[in-house]
Amino acid sequence: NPPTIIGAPVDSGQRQPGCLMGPAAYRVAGLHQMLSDLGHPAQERGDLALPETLPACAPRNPALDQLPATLGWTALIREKVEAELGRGRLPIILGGDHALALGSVAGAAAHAAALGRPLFLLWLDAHSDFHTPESTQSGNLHGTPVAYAAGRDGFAPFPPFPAPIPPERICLFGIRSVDPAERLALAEYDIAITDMRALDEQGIAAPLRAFLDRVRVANGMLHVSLDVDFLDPTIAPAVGTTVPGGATVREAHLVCEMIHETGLMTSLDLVELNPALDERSRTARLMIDLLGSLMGRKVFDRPTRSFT
Ligand code: DIR
Ligand code: MN
Ligand code: MN
Ligand code: MN
Repeated sequence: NPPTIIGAPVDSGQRQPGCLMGPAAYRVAGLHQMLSDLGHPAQERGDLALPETLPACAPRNPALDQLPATLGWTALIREKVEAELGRGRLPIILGGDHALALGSVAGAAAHAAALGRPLFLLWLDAHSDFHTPESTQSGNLHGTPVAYAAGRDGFAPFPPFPAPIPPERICLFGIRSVDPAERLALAEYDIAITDMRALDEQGIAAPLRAFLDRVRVANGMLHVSLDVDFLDPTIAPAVGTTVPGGATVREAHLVCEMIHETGLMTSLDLVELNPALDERSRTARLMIDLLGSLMGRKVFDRPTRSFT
């Protein structure tokens, strides 16, 4: 599907200011030129904006930060993503912090449910983002979208997730930071967790191919959520929650090329870029480079893999 760009300058999901500049930084780094050069010019929808008044709400967990704003973003982004999918587009959501995925994955799930197709979720991140608004100790809602998508309890006053994604359709990839409460909850869910240890032993290709094969066999839709901190901090410093030992440039491009070759990706988030922490836009440019691989750029044309 042809891409539509949706700017989502969300920065209510964590406390380091700067993520709201993410969409602008991607455009400055040449997003549109790159997509046009690949033969996939994108429709630009501009940046979403929160309504001026937000509902007041008293969270049960007093540590929770900026719940009203994140509730507002969630509703807004969900609606836009669902609408773009309904128009036959590939929504690419430019973040903004990872709290935006509370909305984008919900929009993709609502669309998939209406079509009667299964939605799969590929989470490229250092973190598992499996907190609920009740379990989070940091109070940062960017640590919760996978739990929301999996249908965990404890999300009121968020609307119920439209069609919770069964654990076997979720793949957490590149994980190397999991909080104790997340670890406990993940043990109860049979979610594929391809942590860094697994990637060190098995490499990128085999575990990723196994997951993508399952999407294909099920004729699924695939939402990909790429957190900047999936990447190693030495190549991608512009993120508030760096964790050492991340994916290399080569590993990340391989992930993106393999996803492209399947033709399965139906929606995408680029999240957590904080341009205030960047060095001469190198992180933004790397993310745009990776988007190029996701959209089909390659060094040479190889025969398409059969993935059987
Ligand atoms: C941490 C950080 N687990 C939290 N989460 C991040 O605050 O709940 N996710 N950075 O990408
Ligand atoms: Mn994340
Ligand atoms: Mn992360
Ligand atoms: Mn292409």
